[in-house]
Amino acid sequence: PFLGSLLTHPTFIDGTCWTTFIDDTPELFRLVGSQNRAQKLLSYLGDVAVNGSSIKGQIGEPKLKGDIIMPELRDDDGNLINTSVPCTKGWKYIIDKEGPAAYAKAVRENQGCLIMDTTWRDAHQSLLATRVRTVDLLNISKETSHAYSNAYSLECWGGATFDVAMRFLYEDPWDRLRKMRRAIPNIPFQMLLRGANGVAYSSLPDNAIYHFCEQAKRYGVDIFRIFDALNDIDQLEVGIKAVQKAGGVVEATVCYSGDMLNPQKKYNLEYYMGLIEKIVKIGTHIIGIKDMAGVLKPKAATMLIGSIRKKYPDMPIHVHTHDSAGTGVATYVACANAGADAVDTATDSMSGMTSQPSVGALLASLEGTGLEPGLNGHHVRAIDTYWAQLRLLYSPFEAGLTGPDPEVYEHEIPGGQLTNLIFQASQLGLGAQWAETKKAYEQANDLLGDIVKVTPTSKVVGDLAQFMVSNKLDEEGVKRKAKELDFPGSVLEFFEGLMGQPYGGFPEPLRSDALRGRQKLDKRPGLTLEPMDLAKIKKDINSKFGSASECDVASYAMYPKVFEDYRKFIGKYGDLSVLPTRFFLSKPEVGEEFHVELERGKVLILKLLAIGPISEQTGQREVFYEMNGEVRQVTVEDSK
Ligand code: 3PY
Ligand code: ZN
Repeated sequence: PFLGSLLTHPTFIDGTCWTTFIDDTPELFRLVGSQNRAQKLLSYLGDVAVNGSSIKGQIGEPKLKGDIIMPELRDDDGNLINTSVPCTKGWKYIIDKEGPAAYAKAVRENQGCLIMDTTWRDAHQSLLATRVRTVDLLNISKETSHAYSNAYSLECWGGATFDVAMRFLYEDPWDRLRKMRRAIPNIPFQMLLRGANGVAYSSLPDNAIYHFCEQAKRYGVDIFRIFDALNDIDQLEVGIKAVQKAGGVVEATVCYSGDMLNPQKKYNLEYYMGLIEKIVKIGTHIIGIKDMAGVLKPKAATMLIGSIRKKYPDMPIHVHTHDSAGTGVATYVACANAGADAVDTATDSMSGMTSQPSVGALLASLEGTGLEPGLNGHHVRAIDTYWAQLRLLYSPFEAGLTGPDPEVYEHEIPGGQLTNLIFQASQLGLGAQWAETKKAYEQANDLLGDIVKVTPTSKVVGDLAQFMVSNKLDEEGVKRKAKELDFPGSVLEFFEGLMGQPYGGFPEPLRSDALRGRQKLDKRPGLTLEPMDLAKIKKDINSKFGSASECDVASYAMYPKVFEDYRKFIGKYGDLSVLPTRFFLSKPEVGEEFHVELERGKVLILKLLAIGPISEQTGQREVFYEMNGEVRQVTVEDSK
C-alpha cells in the first residue's frame, strides 16, 4: 500500500517540492510502520460498538443517520457548475503573485465590504465545541471554493482548532491544513494566532512562535489575525514580527472590550486609537478589530471604524464580532458604512448567537447599498444546505442555546466561552447556577481589574468565577480571604504576568495576597524564557515515534503532552480522520454498509455483523465486521 500510494500521489506525479515531500506528506511515510491500518481501524470501530464513543464532551448520538445530500451550484443560466474541480478565481492569487502588501491595497481599493467566512473555525468553535472534523470540511471544499470565490478569506485554522484536533479528534492539524489547501487553492486562508502564545494558552519562547509561523505559512496559511488577550503591545509584537518574517499577511488586531459609549468604562476611543497607532507603527498590512464577546454596539462601531478610517485612509480594516446579543448584523452594517473593508460571517445554519452573524442576513442588509460583498446568494445558500445537515451530525456537541443573550453587555463573556460555560453548567445539572456563574464572571472580572477577556484571559476570569460559585464567595470575600485561598492555576499565572501586562496594571493588594512570594513579571515572559531546543525536540519525537516532521515539532512545542498522547493513540488505532463522522461518534446499525477511503483508491466496505456476549473470564467481547466481503473479528474490553 505504501508504494502504491506514493506512486499515485499528486506531488510525486508532478515532481515538484521534493525537498519538502516528507514534511508535506507525512501520512505516506507513517504508513511504512503501519502494515495493517484496516485492522487498527477495526479495533476502533469494535471499541465504539461495545463501549460507545469516548470523544470528550459528546452527549448522545448524532441526530443525522442517513447520507448527506450534496448541494449543486448553478450559473445564472441554470447550468450546473462543475464543482469536481476547484474554482480558479479568487483573492489568493493576488497574495501569491504580488504579495501581502498588494493584497491589502486591492482589498482597500475594493468597493464593497468583503466577507471572511468563519464556518470552518470560529463558528464551530463557538457552537459545536470545535468538534468539526477534517473529512467534513473536505467534503464541501470544492463547492466552497466556488461559492466563496470572492471572499476576503476563509478562516479555517488556529484558535482552539489546533489543540482540539489532536486532543479530542485524534487528527493532525497540519494534515488538515495541507488537505484544505490542496482542495481550495483560490481563497486566502486565515488563521487566528494568540500573539506570543501562538495557539497555546500562555507565552512560549520567541523561537517557537517564529518556527510555528514559518510552518503555518509554508503549509497554507495566508493571513494571520494576531491578537493579544490583554492588548499588550509587547506580546502582540512577537506575533507580528514572526508573521512578517514568515512572509504572511499581517492582520494585527485590537480586542474590543467593555462599552466605548459609556464614559464610566475603562476602554475608550482614545485607548483603542492609541493601540492602533502602535500596531501601525510596528507594521501591519491590515487593521483587525476583534469583538470576541459581541459587545461592539452599532453606534460604537460607527465611531471606532469611522475614526480609524479617517486617520488611516489607506489601511484596510477587518472587523470580527459575535452575534451573542443579536445585534451583529446591525453592527456590521454600521462598520461597512463607516469604511470597514471586510467583516466576518458564518454560513446561515452555523451562525447567530455565540457564533458570527449570518452571511445571508448580511448579504440582504447590504443589498443595493454599493457595499455588497460580491457573493452569489444562491451559491451561499446551496452550501448552507450541507451545513444544516452537518449541524445535525454534530448534535451531540450542541450547547442547547435557545436565543440571544443581551446580558452579554454586562458579563462580556466571549462567544466560544459562553457556549462552553453553558454546556458545563448543564452537564453538571447546574442550570440554576448558570445565572449565578454569569454574575460571578462579572465580579471576577472586576476583581481582576476589568481586563480584556479572550483566550487565555477569559479562562482566567471563568475559572475564578467558577471558583467563587463553588466556594460561595463574593467579591469582598475573595479580597478578605485572598491570603489563604487556593486560587485556580490560571489566576496565579495571570497574576505572575505569564499572560502579559494588563492595561492599568494588576489589582493590588489582591495580586500580592494571591501570589504569596511567587514571581511577579513586569516585562513580557518571552524575554526571560530560554529558547526551545527545536532540533532536540525533533530527535526525541523521532526516537519515540519513528518519524518527526517540522510540523510535529511545532505541535509538540505548543502542546507536548497532547501531541504525545495523540501519537500514541494513532499508533494504536491508526489515522481515524478518514472515518465518516457518524461512525467516529457512534456504532452503525447491524447490517448497515458504509465505506471508508483509507487512501486514494483504497476503499474499505464495512458492515457490522454482530457483537458477541461478554466473557465471564476476561470481560471481553468479540465484535464481527464484514470487511470487503470477508468476516473480520476484533476482541474488545467491555469497559461499560
Ligand atoms: C481563540 O483564541 O481561540 C479565540 O477564538 C479567541 O476569540
Ligand atoms: Zn471570535
